Amino acid sequence: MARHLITSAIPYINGIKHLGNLVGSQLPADLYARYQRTRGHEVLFLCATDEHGTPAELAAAKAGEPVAEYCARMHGVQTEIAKGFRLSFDHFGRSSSPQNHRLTQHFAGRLAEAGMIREVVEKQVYSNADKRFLPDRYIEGICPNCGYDKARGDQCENCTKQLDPTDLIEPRSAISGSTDLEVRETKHLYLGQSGMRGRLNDWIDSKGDWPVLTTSIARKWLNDGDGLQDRGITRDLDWGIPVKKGADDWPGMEGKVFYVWFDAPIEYIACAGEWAEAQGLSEGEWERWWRTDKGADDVRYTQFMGKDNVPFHTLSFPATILGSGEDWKLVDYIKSFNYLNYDGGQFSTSQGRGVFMDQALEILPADYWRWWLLSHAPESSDSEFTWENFQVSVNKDLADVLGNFVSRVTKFCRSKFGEEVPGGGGFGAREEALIATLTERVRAYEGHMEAMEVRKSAQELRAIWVAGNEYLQEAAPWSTFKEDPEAAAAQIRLALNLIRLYAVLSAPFIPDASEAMLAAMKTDDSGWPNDVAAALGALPEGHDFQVPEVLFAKISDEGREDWQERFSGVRDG
Ligand code: B3M
Ligand code: ZN
Repeated sequence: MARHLITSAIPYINGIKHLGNLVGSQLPADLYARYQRTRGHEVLFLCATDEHGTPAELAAAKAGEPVAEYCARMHGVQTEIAKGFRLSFDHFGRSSSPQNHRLTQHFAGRLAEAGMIREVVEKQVYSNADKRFLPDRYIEGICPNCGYDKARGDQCENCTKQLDPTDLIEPRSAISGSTDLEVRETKHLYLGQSGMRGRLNDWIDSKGDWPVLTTSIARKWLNDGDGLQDRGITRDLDWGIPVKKGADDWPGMEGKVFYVWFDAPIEYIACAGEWAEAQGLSEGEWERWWRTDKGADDVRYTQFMGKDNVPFHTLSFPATILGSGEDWKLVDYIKSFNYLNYDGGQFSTSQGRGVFMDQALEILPADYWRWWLLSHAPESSDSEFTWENFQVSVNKDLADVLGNFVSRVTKFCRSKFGEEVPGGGGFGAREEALIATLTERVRAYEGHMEAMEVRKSAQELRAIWVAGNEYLQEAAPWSTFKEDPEAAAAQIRLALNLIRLYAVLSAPFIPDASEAMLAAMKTDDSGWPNDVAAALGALPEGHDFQVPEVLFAKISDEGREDWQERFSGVRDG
């Protein structure tokens, strides 16, 4: 039995995520976690909300709530939606947890002791009206290059020129619109990651098996000069983790907090502590997942994330871990994803464009979305959601291929043999050929799932469903029954067992349908088909079953058009 630590990038607290966010990290991570559990391995699957930073503060202000209350409420909202999508986290934590406060301050203290942190005095824009320093992108003004009047302090959206806030003409606060701004001096901590280029390079070099998408981004940032510059890890904000050196105050850093990207990945570790606390377990229980000196050397750690998160996970977080000089587990494998586009454009949270997780569940159950998203995961390139494509996938793969198989087999059996597995004789050449095909395909499926090849896994699973349909079509028990009821009984016995096999194999993709199939087959034997022939004998003659409700409803053209229309604009609020 192996031990798998699996984390998904932690979603920002402000707002509900869209389907593009979901397929870029949480959903494929869930697929992998479910698969490893089904194979009998020990899994710790963690995710959390990313609660710090200016966007969280501003979203709370917009909602008219104190930021701590806003975060607590939104954590509840995201937790419910995650349950709705059947994301099987062992714990869904919060980066604002006491565990993360302690651990983030601990890492900063260790890095300081190791000489990896220096103090830098900077000039930054302060808004007297807002009583706060303004991050670059919260300063607006006229672009000196093109004259656009909503240019941001970091970049002009109109002409794409990179800017400094001091370049802007007539700068104003994007929060209040106030022009009462001044430049003040403020002190910040910088993480000396540039000194770690060699170690990080060697580490990435040792990961020859990583996806090209991950390593190409990592190498680009490592070698392109700017990527590994020393970075400020503190901010002048109220909301966040107070800057401390372990448990001690940090003279000169009073009133400042750590930068959200410093504490967010540390939450992967803290979350294990939150999990242990929630389970009533000792500290040692989470440390055996994270401390190589406390039992974590045999853990395989896999991270899932969108491509924009790769630099933080291949450079800054490893720099934090390596720089601490302590025995923390480093990631073994990073699975990253391209973007999912929406109907000819991009999904956009700020513009409310696309389908958001709560809306998706209002119109269809989780399995429909899980299947489409995973079978179209943006692995080798960006992919696109269109309603037509969604309709075709659901109707063909789920309703026609899988759902129809289950329905035909169970209904035919009920009408001819009753609601129990019929006897009949042994298997003939056609059945042996099917078993051989399935054996080959199940082994291929395992290989793709192990390798986290999400699309290939989905294709293989679909091919396994198709093989059953083809068998049924050729064997035609409804015809066989007229001349040879015994032979028809054997065919249906095999087909009923295929339903159980499909339930087991499909569970990581479509967990609800899988449960419904097992319930219809009145079995809780969800053992993996290491031996396909044996697995197809799991339900013996005389075993009861029942005809299930329709597993997947087809999407009609009118239904599709309604949704297309409803989701063509921007989301309110
Ligand atoms: N919250 C960005 C994102 O959701 C960020 C990920 C943090 S992972 C430590 O894409
Ligand atoms: Zn411009």
